[in-house]
Amino acid sequence: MARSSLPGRLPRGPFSPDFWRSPLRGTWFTSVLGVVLLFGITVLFVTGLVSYAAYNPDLSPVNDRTPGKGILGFYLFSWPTDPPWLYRLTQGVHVTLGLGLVPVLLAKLWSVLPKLFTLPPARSVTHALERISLLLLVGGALFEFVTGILNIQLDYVFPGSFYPLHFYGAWVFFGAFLAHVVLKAPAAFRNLRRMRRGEDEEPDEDLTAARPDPPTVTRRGALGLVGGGSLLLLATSAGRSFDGPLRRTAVLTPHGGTEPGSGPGAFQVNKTAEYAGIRPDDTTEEAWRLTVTGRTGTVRLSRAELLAMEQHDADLPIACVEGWSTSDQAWRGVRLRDLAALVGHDEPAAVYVESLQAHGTWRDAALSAGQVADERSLLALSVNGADLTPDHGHPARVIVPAAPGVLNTKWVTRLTFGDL
Ligand SMILES: Nc1nc2c(c(=O)[nH]1)N[C@H]1C(S)=C(S)[C@@H](COP(=O)(O)O)O[C@H]1N2
Ligand SMILES: [Mo]
Repeated sequence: MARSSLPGRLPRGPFSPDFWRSPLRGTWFTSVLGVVLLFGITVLFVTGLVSYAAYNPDLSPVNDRTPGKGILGFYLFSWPTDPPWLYRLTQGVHVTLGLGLVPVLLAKLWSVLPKLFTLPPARSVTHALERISLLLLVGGALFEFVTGILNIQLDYVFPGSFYPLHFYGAWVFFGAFLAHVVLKAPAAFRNLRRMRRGEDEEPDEDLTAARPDPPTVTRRGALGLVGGGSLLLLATSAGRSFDGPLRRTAVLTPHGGTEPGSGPGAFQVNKTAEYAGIRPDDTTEEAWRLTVTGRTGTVRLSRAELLAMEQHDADLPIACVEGWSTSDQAWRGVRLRDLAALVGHDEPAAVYVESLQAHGTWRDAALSAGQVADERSLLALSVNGADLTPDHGHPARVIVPAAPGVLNTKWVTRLTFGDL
């Protein structure tokens, strides 16, 4: 009756409750997905903060140019060098879990879609505040997932700016996430307990379709589909953190799939020498010199002179921010702390490392005194029993235990020890 008497004032399209017909929607479906995300996103947030700390962002602006991070950097700590596989683990979990949660996130957003269109837009001040926080929550979630995935799939679409974007986005998202959890988690857990006791789900007229279509799949079936999608994504990306047959299962993401050839240099390459603009003429025995500067002055060393210094071995992985990593490689070269001692730093000192690369992020990096002091931290000249290949950083590259790949500078040409 109201329909014919008030034609112009009836909500139409998605604003009409009749528009939403899926019988899957309801508090049970939303609660299950919500609880999975509660745990998953918490792990993403923690491993993300840890990943940020791993760049030595406080050490020097070359590592992190995030403007005014101020109090958001409150928790930063000095990144350890033990265990050497630490970043392999934390960043592998961060990226792989993030990919695996994509179907869950999409299903969760789909499940609450009708709420976006409820009328009136705000029933009370609390309701208005809740909806604004949802804007930050959904926007934040999409922003973090999209920037993260773009960064691993199309490496370096945000040259230099990925860190501030993803970092600030994370805090906005997590703030809204926390508010949402405080508001909604009790009801979600209550709902799950009701389910387990075989009771009906809590009603929610904004979620449950008023006039549902006949089901084509059960709610359990739909959850199975989402979970299956997640498992498929996990199974096709987790292999990037392992060698051998497992790596070949990582077909969906860069640096997985086929093994990188054979021979001593046959492990993943991030940027090739050609991509980084390294001219072969600049890396010859005659042309290349390492310039080491410190308290007592500057020393210039040829590769032959470096090889004449005491050589040390360290079995260490490369672990990239993009989530892939290698198993331990057998590096050999000069200890960073021996090079520090050459220029008067017998006490551990931080170092600013520069490469032959003229442009682009990660052409330079700063390492902490703790990293320099570790006896496994090398300026490596060879790997797996052979000279470094051009793509792995010939004539010399840094390798530091537990550090993110970006701090393992390739094609090194200058080391400056001292306070940064
Ligand atoms: N000069 C320079 N060094 C660099 C980079 C770079 O772009 N330029 N990339 C870093 C990154 S992001 C990673 S993951 C490692 C990869 O080392 P690999 O190619 O030997 O595996 O090198 C690091 N060293
Ligand atoms: Mo990397």
